[in-house]
Amino acid sequence: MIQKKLAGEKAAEFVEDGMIVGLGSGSTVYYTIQKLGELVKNGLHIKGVSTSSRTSSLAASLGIQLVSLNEVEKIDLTIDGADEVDRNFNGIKGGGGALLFEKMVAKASAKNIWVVDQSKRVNALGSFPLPVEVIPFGYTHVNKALQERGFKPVLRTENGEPFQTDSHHYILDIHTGSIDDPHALHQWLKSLTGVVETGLFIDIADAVIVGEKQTASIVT
Ligand code: ABF
Repeated sequence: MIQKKLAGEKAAEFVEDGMIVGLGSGSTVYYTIQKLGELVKNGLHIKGVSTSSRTSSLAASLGIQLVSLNEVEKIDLTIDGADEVDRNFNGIKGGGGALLFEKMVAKASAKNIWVVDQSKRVNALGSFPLPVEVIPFGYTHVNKALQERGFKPVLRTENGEPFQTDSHHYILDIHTGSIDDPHALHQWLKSLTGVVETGLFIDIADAVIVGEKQTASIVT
């Protein structure tokens, strides 16, 4: 846990007064948001754009002013977590189910920083099950196409019911094994009617902050 805290808090150093800041979701960026709450109490002026209802509740409880993505032209900096990050800073995200809002916020951002512990760094993406966000209507047909491709899709559940994203979509977690060409896989997945978004975040992160035992290092 200390690695997450060190990485999360380090990222807050890149937030400047007056910024519009994308606030990611997950247990590492939790520490970034906590730190920003402290800084706001000490006079930092920022506006936050949240990526999930959970992050919105946390940020609001800390006194961070929130604006919606629709209200801003551009986000200065987004800080978020990730489930896997490879050497090219491509990543898998969505383990927490917020991938759609996370990707929309990230794509509207001038700069993206990911905060991770060392366990997230991989040589190749694909050990972590890849989240694929789908609309509930006809999802069993998308599931079938994924099965036929050998991806062993699993409908994500919560308390015995299908997990629903903040957009009331479902998530199929697929088992791809090592992904040689993330871009091609992402394109194929997006070609399936009913797929809303994938957890492949390609050419998005500008820097990654990795929490270690005593410190956090910035990899650019
Ligand atoms: C979020 O951070 C999600 O996309 C991802 O599942 C989650 C994982 O990070 P953590 O380990 O910090 O919870 O962005």
